[in-house]
Amino acid sequence: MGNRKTISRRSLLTGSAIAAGLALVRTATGQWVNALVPEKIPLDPTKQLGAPQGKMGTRSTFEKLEKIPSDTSSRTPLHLLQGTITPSDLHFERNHGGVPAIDPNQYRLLIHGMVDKPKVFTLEDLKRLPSFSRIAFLECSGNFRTGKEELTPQQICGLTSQSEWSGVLLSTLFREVGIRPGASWFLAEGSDAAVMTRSIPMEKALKDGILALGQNGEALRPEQGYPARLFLPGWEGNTSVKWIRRIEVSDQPFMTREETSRYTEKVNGKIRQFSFDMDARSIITFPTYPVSIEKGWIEIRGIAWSGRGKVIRVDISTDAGKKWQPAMLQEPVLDKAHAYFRYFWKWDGNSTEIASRVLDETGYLQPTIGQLINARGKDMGGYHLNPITFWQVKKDGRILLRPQNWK
Ligand SMILES: Nc1nc2c(c(=O)[nH]1)N[C@H]1C(S)=C(S)[C@@H](COP(=O)(O)O)O[C@H]1N2
Ligand SMILES: [Mo]
Repeated sequence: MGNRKTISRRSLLTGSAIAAGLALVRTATGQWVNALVPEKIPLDPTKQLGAPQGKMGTRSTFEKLEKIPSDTSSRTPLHLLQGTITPSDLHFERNHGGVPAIDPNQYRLLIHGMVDKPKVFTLEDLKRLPSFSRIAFLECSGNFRTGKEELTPQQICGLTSQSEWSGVLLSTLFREVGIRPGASWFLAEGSDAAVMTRSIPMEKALKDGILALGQNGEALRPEQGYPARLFLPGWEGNTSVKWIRRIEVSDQPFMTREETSRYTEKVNGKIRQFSFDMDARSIITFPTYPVSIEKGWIEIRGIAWSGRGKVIRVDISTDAGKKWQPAMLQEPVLDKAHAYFRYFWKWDGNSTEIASRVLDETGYLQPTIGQLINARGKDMGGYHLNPITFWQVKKDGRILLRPQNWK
């Protein structure tokens, strides 16, 4: 499948390895190594003592995993990952004013406004509070690209990633300061050059909001908000304010730039405000551009998620959306988290289209682009777009995106 080539031990022993494209050279120490690889790799690892153990593990140099950076964001290589946890160094980034450098010893979080005891917390103060962890996805509401056939899942929707987030529940934090009666919103302010601010309903904060300090077992990465960020499971990424330095409790929203001129979308000519929930979405991550397939059994794989709860079912179509069959879901399926799906398909060599669609526990079924246009109008803008992604399977085995243009 694809361009993966395997070299059997037998072919190496019979010397046909040269014909298979290997360039073997003998080193001064008598090891046969492949001169085409970046490092000198012995042909037989059992004949040489391995490298010493170090202070840090490293990714194999054969694994080329990279984000795609642009001026404002960088995208997770969804089609090159296995399972549902995004390695922290591959978590997507969306920065409005770059990644600030913050000394954890200088870090302070101020909580004030409609509270009984306004308070400044140091990082140590925060770490001493009762802690909490959960696995959840984080997705930017601008997570949609289309327009040409040569796009990978990373380019189409690489602005979603998943981590185990740990820190302090906002409900715990607010108990420390005492919320006054009537308080219903708070302002979250970041300490980056953009000083990003969002108004957050107190109800969401008390339900499952987290002040995150950790990501996949260690402190947050600087790109993810070190040393502390807001994390609101299932909500548009923009509300999860990074490098958070101030929380001001109030009885109304603050109407910041990020919820007026940005992060609002048009629905049938009207501006929709505070569209917090991320709608259910799925994407096939294999086989997709740029891989090619051969006739026979293919395991179609991918991820599905919903900001409103659990994934109930993922359907696969291998006939361009006429018929749908349920895929297998990898357990455990978690609330507001990427779920992994698999589906066996025997490709007969004819051209067709494959696609996935997700059903979440609220009964919401992932729409087609046509259904989105019908519901919102052609002028719907670029946020919260979650249409079914169709992949064209060409007779020669190439897989290409079916572009979905509507303007
Ligand atoms: N302070 C601050 N918080 C921020 C942002 C920012 O630029 N500054 N970007 C927001 C946006 S638009 C998104 S989608 C998420 C991205 O989080 P990540 O970079 O950890 O993936 O952070 C949000 N929080
Ligand atoms: Mo975003």
